[in-house]
Amino acid sequence: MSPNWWRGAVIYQVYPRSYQDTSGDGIGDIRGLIKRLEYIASLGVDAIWLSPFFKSPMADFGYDVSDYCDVDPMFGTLSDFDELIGLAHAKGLKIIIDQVISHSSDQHHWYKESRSSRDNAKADWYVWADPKPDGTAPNNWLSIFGGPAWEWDTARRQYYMHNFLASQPDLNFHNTDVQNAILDTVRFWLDRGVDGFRLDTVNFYVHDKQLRDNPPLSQSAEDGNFMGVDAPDTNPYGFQDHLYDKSQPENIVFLQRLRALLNEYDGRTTVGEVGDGRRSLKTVAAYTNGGDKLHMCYTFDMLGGEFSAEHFRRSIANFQSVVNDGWVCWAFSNHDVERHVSRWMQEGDDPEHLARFAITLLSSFRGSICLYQGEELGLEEAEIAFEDLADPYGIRFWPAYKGRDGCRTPMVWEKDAANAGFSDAARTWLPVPDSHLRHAVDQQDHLSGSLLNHYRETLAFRRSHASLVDGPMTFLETNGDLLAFIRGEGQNRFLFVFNLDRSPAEWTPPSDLDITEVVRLHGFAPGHEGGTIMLSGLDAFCARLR
Ligand code: TEU
Repeated sequence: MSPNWWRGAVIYQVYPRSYQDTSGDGIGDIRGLIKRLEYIASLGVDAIWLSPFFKSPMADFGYDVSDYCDVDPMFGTLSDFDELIGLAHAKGLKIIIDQVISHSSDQHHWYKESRSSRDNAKADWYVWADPKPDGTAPNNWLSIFGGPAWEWDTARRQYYMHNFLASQPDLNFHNTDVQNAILDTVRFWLDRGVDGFRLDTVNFYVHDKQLRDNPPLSQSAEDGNFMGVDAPDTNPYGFQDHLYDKSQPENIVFLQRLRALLNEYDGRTTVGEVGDGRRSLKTVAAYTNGGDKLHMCYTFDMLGGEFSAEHFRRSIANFQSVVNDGWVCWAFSNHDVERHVSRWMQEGDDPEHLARFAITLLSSFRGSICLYQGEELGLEEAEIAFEDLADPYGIRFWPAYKGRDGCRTPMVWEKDAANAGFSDAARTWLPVPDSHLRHAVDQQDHLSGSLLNHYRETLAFRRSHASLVDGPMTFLETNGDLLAFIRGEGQNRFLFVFNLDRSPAEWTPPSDLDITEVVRLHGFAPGHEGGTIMLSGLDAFCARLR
């Protein structure tokens, strides 16, 4: 296996709470994931990105870790995890785990010690600061989840910083002891055989040491709404300047230390989550160029933004212009955003066709790609009643923002089984939406032409052509809402043309392109006559070039 297996890999994200329950508590677990490994392997993906399964009070559903080196009993045991690694590897699947190290839970013993006094051994492990003379917070920084980024602690009589929930205190990466302790936990999982790490909020690790106020939104270097969600007015992302320019150099040094650790092992990888919109270009370049920091960055560009040829072209072309030897990972959906079929659907669209179009598009891109559980079934965002909400982010901002539960509902395995085969429990942690039942795996698995089988075929096609995995991508001039590009070089080139408009369109490729064979993509029937390609709305064309 090449040590560069991650370049162009297809990564399938599993949100373990919602994948498969075997213990009967209505929450998914590791043994459930083991049960479904065969299914994941059948998709033809290279790796699983497993969202957090560590010990946690679950205030942010595992993105608040209270022990970095253990499995939460809700999900199983360390030996279940070891078994998972062994069985996944036997099926040729890599395991990438989520490392949520920018902050811990306030239940972590590091934090309990840190807050116990101003002079204990871990006093400086979190970001503590005195109030202003009038008793208010040290500066104007805001939390992504709403309100100030500072919380008063009555024991230390100081404020501590949190970029997310108040129960997710921010670790102080300026402190080398903190960096060392984190690297020890990374080594713990490397030794257990994990193939890589998805680094949560990797651009949030280091804060501005001088605690300078952020500029007002209007003067912020580049403005906000960077997560691709309709951020409520009360939560202006523009106030996150402290995370970027003022702190990058120190973060680079930490990422180099992390890479040096990974380099002690064979074939391991990192994918850092960079959620800062227009600034992400600069950040991804800084974090991945040079081969001595992150292997790849995961960006939010396609988790929001418009559904247009121009948006996809610009996102990719911009990265290609600054990310020279670095690498990007694209995704249309994940556990934080509205499912893409719902996000992009317009009146009159057939959602299944839209999903088919989307995966055909995504799998033709240069970069690694992340799929989110359930998208291969065509799941739409679920409607969750306020009473059933679990996400603290949604509860806080409802109804302006409905939170992330709508994309986190359980997988649907069998249409007619209790809880669609997800769990035997009387009540599951989030409801299984009735509207998802017809998409269940058992309805599509053996049905030729189903969306699920289209995913399998599309991923197999990508996998079998090196030029689609990590070959170059060259954009061609088009008209209208058409996206046209060449993948590969020399004799192994493919031409792709996508019509993102709902109306038909025609396009004539440059005359020096010599089409030798049109590749039939299931579910699409573009015409090709006299050198002109004729596409219906949401149509895709693919051909081999000489
Ligand atoms: O997300 C980072 C992040 O910025 C998100 O909080 C995003 O703003 C939000 O989900 C709206 O899309 C990561 C994890 O993916 C997320 O699940 C965690 O809640 C967050 O970090 C805190 O750890």
